[in-house]
Amino acid sequence: MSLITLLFFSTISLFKISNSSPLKPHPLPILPLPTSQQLQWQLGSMAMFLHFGPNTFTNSEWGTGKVNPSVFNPTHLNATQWVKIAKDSGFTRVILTAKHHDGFCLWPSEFTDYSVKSSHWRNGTGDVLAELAAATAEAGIGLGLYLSPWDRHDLSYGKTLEYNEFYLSQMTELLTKYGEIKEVWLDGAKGEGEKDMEYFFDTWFSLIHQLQPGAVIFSDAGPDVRWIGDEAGLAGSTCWSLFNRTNAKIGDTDPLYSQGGDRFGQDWVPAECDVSIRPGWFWHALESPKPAVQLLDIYYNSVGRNCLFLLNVPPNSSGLISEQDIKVLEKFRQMKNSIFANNLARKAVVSSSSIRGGQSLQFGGKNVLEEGLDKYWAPEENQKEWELYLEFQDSVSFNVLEVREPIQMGQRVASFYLESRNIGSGKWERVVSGTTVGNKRLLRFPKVKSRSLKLVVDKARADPLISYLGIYMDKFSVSSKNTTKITITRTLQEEQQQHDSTK
Ligand code: FUL
Repeated sequence: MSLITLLFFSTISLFKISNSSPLKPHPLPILPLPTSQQLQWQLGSMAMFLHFGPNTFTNSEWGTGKVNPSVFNPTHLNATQWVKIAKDSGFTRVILTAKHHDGFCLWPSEFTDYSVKSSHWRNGTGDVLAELAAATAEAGIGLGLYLSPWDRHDLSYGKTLEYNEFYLSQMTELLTKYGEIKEVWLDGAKGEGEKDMEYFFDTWFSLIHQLQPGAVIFSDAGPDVRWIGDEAGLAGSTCWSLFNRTNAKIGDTDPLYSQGGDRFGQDWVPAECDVSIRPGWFWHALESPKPAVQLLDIYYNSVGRNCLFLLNVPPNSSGLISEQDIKVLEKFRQMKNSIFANNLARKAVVSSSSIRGGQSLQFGGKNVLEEGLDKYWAPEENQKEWELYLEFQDSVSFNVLEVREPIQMGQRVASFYLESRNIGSGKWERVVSGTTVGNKRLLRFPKVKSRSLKLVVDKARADPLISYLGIYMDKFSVSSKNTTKITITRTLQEEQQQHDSTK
């Protein structure tokens, strides 16, 4: 082969290589964005709260701090049981009240005697936290801690400098002796007329992040995770992870602001919905757990509204989670799994009004049937319509819609609706509408039978991106008692009002 021919062929093959079509870049994320800790927290969906301490033995909720430590004597304490139940029921982390308002420490703190070491439990040598930390590490689920700022026992409480030093010393013990801590829960509660003092929150936050870089800090105002503003596990039907931290004060929040977040917020501070399985936070012999269908309802109104569901399941005075609660959790798990195991949308052929860069493999509608944040549907830029179509060979019946956004790209959707094409008239009919989506949006409605569906995003902060779409049949909420029916109706009305008011 002559030199010229050789050059000719190598130029062609070079040209061929450079001609393989490059990928279309991802759209620009829209600020604010979650940190990797916040992302991990949110993808965990559910956490179990464990309220445990002297109150468990004295039938009280807010201990005075004057109770003799000898009351604390859980004869069968078994943290492995707590963790097993949490894990089996689908919770990805547990959060223990290491110190509640009564000031009693469930670990042998070196800064006070008011702790397990002054109790008879394990002859004063026990450490609840150490046992729980070992159990969570073994099971591979996360550990979080509640260290109450309000302390009714320690004499330094009320003396600002002294108490902040004491509190941070306890915090340091917790964050350096028990392995990886995933969440620090700062409760804003404080009784009326209690001693006035200042908490040095900024110092606390910095120290916590320094000692446990993988942890998120919860409080009424973040910095990482915000309180939803009620203790019913109920998020707003519009719920942004966007928030202005400067608008919220720890211990004095506006519940409506916390429940809804802030479309124009500068900070990413998603919400956590805390609620107890029983009427009280601590275990009381005469109280019973909520029925499983109510937990399911709370799941829809927390996880299904872009939040984390933090369910308190208090160990009893023998140191175990009660059989009654275990049964409810088991039923809750079964219901949830049976609803969400079968995404009927998987049977559909998915198409869309447009595809970013025309790249169907990269950004096409089919991506919404695959789990995971990395694959999503992205429309072409500058479109007037943002629509996803689902066509089924045989009609499907369902009463739940699930929509997810790839939140690593920011929260975008402000308003959306689902339509079904009437099999007879061929007209599109509204099934349900909603406002925000975020990590996960679940909407319930009366049963629909359809062969053609259309998801329309009609308002968004930037081009909407959809990472997952699901339709399901929930036989439990609808067929269950009036309470749930009422909630569904209210939710639908709320949705419609919210939707109309954002237009
Ligand atoms: C409240 C506390 O006063 C309750 O006792 C409980 O710990 C709950 C989670 O937070 O503010």
